[in-house]
Amino acid sequence: MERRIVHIDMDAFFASVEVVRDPSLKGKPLIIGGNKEDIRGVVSTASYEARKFGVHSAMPLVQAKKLCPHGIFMRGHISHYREASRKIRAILETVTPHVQMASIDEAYMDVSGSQRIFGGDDGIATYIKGEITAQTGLPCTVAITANKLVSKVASDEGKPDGYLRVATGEERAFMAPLAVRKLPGAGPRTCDVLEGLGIVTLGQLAHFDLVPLECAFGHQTAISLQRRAQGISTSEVEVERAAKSISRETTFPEDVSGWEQVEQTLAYLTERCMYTLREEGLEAKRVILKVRYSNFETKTFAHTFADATAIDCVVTTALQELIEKGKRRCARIRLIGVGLDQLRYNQHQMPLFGGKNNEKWERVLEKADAVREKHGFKYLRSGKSLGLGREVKLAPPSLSR
Ligand code: TTP
Ligand code: MG
Repeated sequence: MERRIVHIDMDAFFASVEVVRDPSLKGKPLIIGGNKEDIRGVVSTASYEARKFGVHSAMPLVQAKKLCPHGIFMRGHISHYREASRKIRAILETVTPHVQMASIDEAYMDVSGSQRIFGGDDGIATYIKGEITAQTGLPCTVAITANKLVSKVASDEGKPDGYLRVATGEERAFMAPLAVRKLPGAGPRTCDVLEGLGIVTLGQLAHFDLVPLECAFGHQTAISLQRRAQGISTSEVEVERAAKSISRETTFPEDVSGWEQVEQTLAYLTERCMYTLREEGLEAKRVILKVRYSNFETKTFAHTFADATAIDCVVTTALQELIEKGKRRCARIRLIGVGLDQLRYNQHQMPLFGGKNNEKWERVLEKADAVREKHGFKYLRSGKSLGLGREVKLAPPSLSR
């Protein structure tokens, strides 16, 4: 089977997400990284309109303001970008399970096995771009070639809103005219040395005498540079497996007889589990309560949801019923734990029942998570877990996975 690899990269990602949320920003020079008052800090994304003024990622904001004084500056919303990233991933996984998210806005996919169903490279690209437009409204660039290296280079060449295909066997010809600075992994210092040797294009690098390259970079690097310049790469798409379960548990310093403290601790552990669950873009179909009594007897009680969830109150309601089961045994408690399993990537599908209510919670939790991301988990807690006080100190083994 012929190996075909996709590289997809979203165009001006953070800026594009903001434009979808506020269409009045469309066509304007938009700069994400900080607002007009932020003097420190750097540009994380510039819209293509802002790039015309010379503004680019990693540029100090002060400089960006000089180049583009009429630009719209904003700090941005990382939780929105994460959510968009999750949606994109879910779309890509409808093409193949072999998806590797390389960063928040780019992915590699091994589509060798999807060729026939989707109608070859062109069919795959049309499908991916079509679905992403329909479901998110975001622009992206897709490249399909024989390997990850060439696809990465090609998607950069195809930007913005593009599709570029390099037929298998054409890698070398495709790479040859490009500047050495286009080679991933060839940093500014390497490129300076190459240019010092008179090497400007990847074609020149591929054919250059090995000896001076070895003198400059050492044998291994010289060989690797030349291979890569020809578009040769064997690295595989590495599918990151989602966690199978997320759990948090703690042993009390002394066995506890009152359930109030147990329930507060459990609320805290659940909050932590749920935060991690959402952070990883997952939702759970099952929650498990684990109780170890003073005689070391350990019991687990599980509840399976009709629909997978990432919403705290859905899980705590289920846990409340499980707690009642745990209470039936009149013994002191040594350890308490909560686990989530049957995980899957959050598809943000509207549940059949209670849809409106869940939607409201999703929005609230998204805001809460954004606050935690900024100030730390402790900054925002709720419900029974507050009964533990401001500083929660759990005895080991706590918060184990
Ligand atoms: P990139 O894919 O490098 O850039 P981009 O999506 O803004 O633009 P394009 O791909 O069309 O050239 O990075 C993706 C996101 O990562 C980007 O929107 C913001 C973030 N980012 C930073 O926060 N700091 C940086 O220095 C870079 C390069 C990116
Ligand atoms: Mg991008």
